[in-house]
Amino acid sequence: IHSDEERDSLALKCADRSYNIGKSKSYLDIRKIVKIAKQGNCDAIHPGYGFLSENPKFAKLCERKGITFIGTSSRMIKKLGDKVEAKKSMLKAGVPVIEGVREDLRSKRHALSVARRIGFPVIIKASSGGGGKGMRIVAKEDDIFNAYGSAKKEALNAFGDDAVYIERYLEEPSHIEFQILADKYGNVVHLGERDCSVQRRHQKLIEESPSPALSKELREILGTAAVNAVKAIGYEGAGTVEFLLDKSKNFYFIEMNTRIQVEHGVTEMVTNVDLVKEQIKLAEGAKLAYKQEDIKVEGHAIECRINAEDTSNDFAPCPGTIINYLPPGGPGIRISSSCHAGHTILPHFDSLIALLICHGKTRQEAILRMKRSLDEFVIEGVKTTIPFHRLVLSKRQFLKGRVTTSFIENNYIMQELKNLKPKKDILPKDKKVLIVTTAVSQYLAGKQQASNNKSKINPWVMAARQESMNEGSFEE
Ligand code: MV4
Repeated sequence: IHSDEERDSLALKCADRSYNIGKSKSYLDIRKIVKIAKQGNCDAIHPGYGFLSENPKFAKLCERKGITFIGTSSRMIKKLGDKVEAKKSMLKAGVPVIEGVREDLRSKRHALSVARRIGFPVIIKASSGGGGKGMRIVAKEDDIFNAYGSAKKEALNAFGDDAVYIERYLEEPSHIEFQILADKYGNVVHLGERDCSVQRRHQKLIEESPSPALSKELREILGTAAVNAVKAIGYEGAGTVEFLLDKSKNFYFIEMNTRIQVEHGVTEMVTNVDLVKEQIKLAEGAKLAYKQEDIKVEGHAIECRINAEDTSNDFAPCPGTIINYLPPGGPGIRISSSCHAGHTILPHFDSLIALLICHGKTRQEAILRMKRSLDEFVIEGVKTTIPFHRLVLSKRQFLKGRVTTSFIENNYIMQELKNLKPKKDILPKDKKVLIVTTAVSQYLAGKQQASNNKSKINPWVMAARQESMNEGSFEE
């Protein structure tokens, strides 16, 4: 499916079939999407990682209409979407959670009395939340009434639910999440962790696996906790168990994501497991193809999210047309992107241009490959987060693997970014218009070719698609 705004996208032209859903906001119109799926005779929907991937109403409607939602059940999405309920389930499963109340706050007085009991600083969070919205850190008693009021207001605005809860605030934790896969028969494995501590305003910018903050022993303990948590609630499909790790290496469950995440490719690079393929097989009712001892984390992978953003202006989105696009390559380099010269980054959507993942035998090799790739990556026409990544990868603290969630905000990086001189464009200014015109016309010609080929189904493509979903065919 595509929106009006995406009528020129590469994905649309490469697709075998496509359906227009109307304006971009229709991506939230679950009835419309399911109706189109029915029209198109779809038997399953993969919701991706945005918009509807964690919407229990969407999963429910798919279930009702006999379409397989490639993800966990609507009941489970709902259960884990309620952060207080999720915390209670984890406590029951013996997984450590952060000290606080196991219920929504009833009043500002209630907030104060709990805060006094657990001690300041505390944090107030939206019960339907996640991602930092409706979150308030409260350092002292005087601030708690205001924080309670504004957290509730923000939660209502963002989630249509003003319920909030409270817990002890951990200072400078690492954000570590475990990837898990679970089948319908109670088999569960974890695929190691991702360290997502490099964030800015709750937007992840760099993710890596394994986490430099974990020892082998601690990794084993957290991994087992994640698997037990998932088993205890009867979760099915791919999922992520998020933990915070404090300075004394105590760990606590914070929430569970029921979707495949943007950063899943980092895990794919170190485990060699195709997570989306496994999601499809699990949704189909297949038995998990792996036992825990089959999962081997090899080497080290780092991902940099390349966004169309102006890092010298508070990371403001910077939509526009890409006029030159030359991605890096070589051993251990993976890029997930649908960009090309002539492609326009639309203001209606997330500003992601490309996910650049580098793998190496060691963390050092992965970092060196990332630095080289960032230097080689040419994206002209829009401002990107590449200068930010180059700067982070030059910092001692990052190189030593001693990064926590406060790294970006506490650091002088933001100031340094403002002072950076912009890299000279390869394309001379007077040639740009010509080059864009050429790029766009070449691209359009390519698209024409693609749509001509669409009518005749290429037997090699069909065979490859079938093979990739059915390992059995190699053994026959
Ligand atoms: C916390 C926390 C410290 N203490 N909870 C952020 C989003 C949501 N997934 C949970 N988050 C956090 N919860 C307690 N009790 C720290 C974070 C957190 C964070 C906080 C401030 C600034 C950046 C952050 C990045 C990751 C996690």
